[in-house]
Amino acid sequence: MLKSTVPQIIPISPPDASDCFAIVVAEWNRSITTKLLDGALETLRAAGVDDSRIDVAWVPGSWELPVAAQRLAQSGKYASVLCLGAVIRGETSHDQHINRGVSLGLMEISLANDLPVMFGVLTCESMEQAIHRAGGNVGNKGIECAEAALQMVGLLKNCPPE
Ligand code: RBF
Repeated sequence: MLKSTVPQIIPISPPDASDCFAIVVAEWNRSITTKLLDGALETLRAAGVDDSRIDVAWVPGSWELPVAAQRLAQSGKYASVLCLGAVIRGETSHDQHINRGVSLGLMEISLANDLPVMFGVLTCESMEQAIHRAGGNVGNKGIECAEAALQMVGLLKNCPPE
């Protein structure tokens, strides 16, 4: 009879005292992004990350998230860089250019620096949709972004590079 085996699940370690986190947050649609920031901060603190290990950088809009994230990622100081923004569709295709540039830019920075660079940018059809996702009836995507950062930091600790 075949011996049954189960796959090995790679464990997720909790953050330790040396882990620092950077949060880059866009000022554009500030009423929304401050709520995303509050959610992310709450989540990091609840996981035991002290405020002294969290740095927050404000940038003008979501378009500027990648260049700031790149600098912070390259500093070697952070276990993860969280990027928060709210892009809301207007009358033109501006939002699509921002969304495409930012999502691809952040992924490139993440892979180039071997670091979890988190995409906490709302890409909404309306302000109403954004409100629902920043502490409304669809949760707070800032919380989810920080949860994902903690998960990735904890997972990568157990996947050391060759
Ligand atoms: N930034 C955002 O974070 N969210 C937006 O919804 C947003 N909409 C914009 C719409 C227009 C027409 C323009 C010109 C800029 C917008 N920005 C937005 C700002 C953008 O991310 C960036 O800060 C500026 O384009 C300066 O580079």
